[in-house]
Amino acid sequence: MMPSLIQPLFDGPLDIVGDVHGEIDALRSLLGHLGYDEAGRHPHGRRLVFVGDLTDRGPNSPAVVDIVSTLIDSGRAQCVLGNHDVNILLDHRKPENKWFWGEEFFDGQGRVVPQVLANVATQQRVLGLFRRLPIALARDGLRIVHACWNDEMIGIAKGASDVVNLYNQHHELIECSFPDLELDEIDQGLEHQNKNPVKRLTSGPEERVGNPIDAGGKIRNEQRVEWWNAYQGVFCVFGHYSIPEGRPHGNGSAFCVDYGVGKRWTERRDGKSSDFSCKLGALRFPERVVVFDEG
Ligand SMILES: [Mn+2]
Repeated sequence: MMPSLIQPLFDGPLDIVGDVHGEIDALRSLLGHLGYDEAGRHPHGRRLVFVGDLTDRGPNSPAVVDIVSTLIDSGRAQCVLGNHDVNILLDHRKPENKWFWGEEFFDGQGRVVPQVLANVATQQRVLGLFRRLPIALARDGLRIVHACWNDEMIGIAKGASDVVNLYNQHHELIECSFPDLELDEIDQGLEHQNKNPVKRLTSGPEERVGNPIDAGGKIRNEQRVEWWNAYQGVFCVFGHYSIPEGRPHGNGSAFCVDYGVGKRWTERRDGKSSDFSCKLGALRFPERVVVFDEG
């Protein structure tokens, strides 16, 4: 039988790493500050957990995939799927994942964003990793998911082993429900976002806004729901929501470990090459201390 998309989480002390987004230097530096050697060994037997979104935006997604694959193969890390990882599995092409298809990514001003582009061998390594990652990990007292923990959706994903099949199956079920529902285009989009377990767990719930919002030149009629405000379950560590400075997401039961390192490419575009404002962080568990890539 194929393994479930919800897997048991490692025992013992963990370092739970936020969204890496191709930022290989930040990852190497963070692992050093956490006390791991080149092979991912820790003197106190700690192990790593990645909350997903390993790739896109940053300069070297293939190198991040290679490091994490090696760590997983040696039993020193676990990783869950993020929405960017799922987009690659589903062949959903976005400007940010063009590197995977060997194409350059241009910013708003038509400048190339420096990224290592994939060849066929790289594509196979990336897909090889993503195809074996679960959507969530859990043990007594701790849960890991990329964007949102939702008991009903976790229950559905528990009975599935192939994320692409699970996505497609629910995509179709949701489409088939539309003739009975009389929904406009916006509500149809929200049905896909909120009722497909793959979408809900890897990119979080969304709701309709009263007045359309301008999201960087794109008009949006939906916004993210801050699900953690109402969450009271087992302690859950997640990523995805790129924490704005000084305003952590979460509460005593949920903690976001994405400190926004995926925005470094925009700072580099604006001329920065060090002293970035956004960081790569890791939550040490059970200590509940955050360590950053710059130490
Ligand atoms: Mn994400």
